[in-house]
Amino acid sequence: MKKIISLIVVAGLAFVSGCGKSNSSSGGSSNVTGGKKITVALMPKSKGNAYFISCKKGADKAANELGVDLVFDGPTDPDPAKQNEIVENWITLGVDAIAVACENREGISTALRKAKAKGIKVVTYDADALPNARDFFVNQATPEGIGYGLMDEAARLCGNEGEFAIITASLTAANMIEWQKYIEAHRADKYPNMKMIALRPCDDMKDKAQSEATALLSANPNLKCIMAICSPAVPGSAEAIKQAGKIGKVKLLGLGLPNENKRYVHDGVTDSVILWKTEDLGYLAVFAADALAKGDLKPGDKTIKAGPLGELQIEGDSILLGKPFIFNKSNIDQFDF
Ligand code: RAM
Repeated sequence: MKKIISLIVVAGLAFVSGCGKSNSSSGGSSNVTGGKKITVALMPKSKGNAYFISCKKGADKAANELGVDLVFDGPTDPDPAKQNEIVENWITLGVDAIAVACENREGISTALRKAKAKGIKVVTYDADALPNARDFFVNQATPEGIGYGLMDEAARLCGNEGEFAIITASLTAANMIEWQKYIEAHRADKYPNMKMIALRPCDDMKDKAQSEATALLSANPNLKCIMAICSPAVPGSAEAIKQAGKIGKVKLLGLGLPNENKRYVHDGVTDSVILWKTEDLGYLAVFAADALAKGDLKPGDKTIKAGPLGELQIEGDSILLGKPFIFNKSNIDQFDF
């Protein structure tokens, strides 16, 4: 396993250290409910997104280790209506647990509540539903940590002043909404001379991100920085900056996969890439869903022992994976995902 070195922990992470207080879930009991093997159904926001392909790798690993039957399905491209349809299918199939990354926080909640009412355990991961529509949210990192980290890094790249724009996945996904809220709060509090001039959704698609970034670059001659907060938007924006001949003039940072961004980082187009371990996120989503189905994870638990991920904190109904990392020229080649 590759060693993580020189990783700068994103500032402002608000991890509560309540270790070992009580009610630890270990996921240690047998993997059968009523004589049948546990089936966990896992859904990404979209199957074509490399981010979720990487989550799936970790999910497969957890399913193998735990002896879980893993059903995997999702829209090819982001599509909230299709997500609802798939949940309805899983209710009919009678799976034991569902783990879903939600494209539309409100939109999917009715279907998830229906699943819960039928006795199916529900976790969300990556992007949450409404709290009453699921049992737990498997959170990649605190939204404060992600939002503050992005804003600190953007301000550093811009010398604390100037115009920046955000390219987001969608205006309906809970993770994007939450992160953006903390980016703005931190900007207003710490960097009043940084001005956000635009927020553009790219539907979590690289091509659309590229055309949005191209439009932003040509309409805003004073733009100093693009902050791309969904993974396809980072290489999409990099391509736009490169083609506009603005390498180095417009800084770029975002939440992206090391493998999709290495060449842009080495070419000096992309300055910083921030992310968590996506495989671990997929692993934890399946682990938590299975533990819930077996009764090993219960409301009120403060920690969960998630196999190789060790003991993780649970804050309320949110299971925290850990802290994000910043990848740049000095360390990005050490990562392969
Ligand atoms: C995208 C997805 C996902 C987000 C990452 C950073 O691929 O929108 O929800 O967490 O980017």
